[in-house]
Amino acid sequence: MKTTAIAALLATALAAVPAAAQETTLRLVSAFPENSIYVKRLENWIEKLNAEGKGVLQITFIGGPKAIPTFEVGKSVQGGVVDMAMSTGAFYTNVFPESDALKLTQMPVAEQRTNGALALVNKIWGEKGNMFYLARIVENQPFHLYINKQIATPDLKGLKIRITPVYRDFFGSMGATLMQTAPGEVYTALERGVVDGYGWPVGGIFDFNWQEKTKFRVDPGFYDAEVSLIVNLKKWQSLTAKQRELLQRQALNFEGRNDFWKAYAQEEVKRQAAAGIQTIRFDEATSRKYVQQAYETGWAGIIKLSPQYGPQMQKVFTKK
Ligand code: 173
Repeated sequence: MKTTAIAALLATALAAVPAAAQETTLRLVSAFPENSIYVKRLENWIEKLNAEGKGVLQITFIGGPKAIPTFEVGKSVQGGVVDMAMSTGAFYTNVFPESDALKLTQMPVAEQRTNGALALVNKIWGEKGNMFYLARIVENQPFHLYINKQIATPDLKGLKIRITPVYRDFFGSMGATLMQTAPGEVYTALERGVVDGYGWPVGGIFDFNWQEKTKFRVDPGFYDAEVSLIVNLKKWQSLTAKQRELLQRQALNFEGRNDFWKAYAQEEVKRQAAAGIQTIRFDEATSRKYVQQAYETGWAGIIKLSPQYGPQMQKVFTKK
């Protein structure tokens, strides 16, 4: 055989090998229960990604908290037990405390990508969590206090409230007795009267039937619920440029959906009213103070836990 023919044969053989080896599969878990809207949207996204990612990258959805408990998901991503997760920072403060600060962002995620906020997030997530912060897939979802006792002022003394780290400093500052649970345990806690109320975003309570055990929603809402896709950093770095490009492009497409979340928030408020959930509203000055106190106590908590990064995050997360 001529050298050129051999070279040509070799070239095709070599091209064939990497092509086959180029497809990789990432294992993903959800820190939220499988019946939540976040997981439903996630599953649709994975289906689309897998259709478009044939030969490049696939994602296998392992499951929700039955596979890995809510508050252990972050550690599993950090250690590489799984490659990816859908979670919220409040669920992995046991990896690094800055994770809970994402609730305090005051601009759309699109703007966080250009104003340096997400650059800082990725620096911290990489350094302290061995994580790549891929995309924020929920926004425009303020948190609320849901409660079963009528209150006239933001005074929660004598009331037991279910929390995650999201609400700890704020609800604590109003005198509440705090009880931390994963979302999967809220229904039982309400049913048994172990708690008088709970924190949750404006949308999603029907996914878990909490409307059956909820009398009031307190307005206004505060902060902005953050749900994100995180990837084990070593795994992210081990992907080929093509795989990374596919995953990042699909994730950014999933990310920019603030109109969906805005409309969903409005629908959920209506649906709550139709289900008999009453609204508790404070007067204007009290409402303003309530939201202000939420941010002040929230930031004080973050800065106390992270004197290094807290102030830097506050600077880029706060609306000018
Ligand atoms: O479980 C929670 O109340 C919580 O912290 C959270 C965070 C983001 C979205 C939904 C719930």
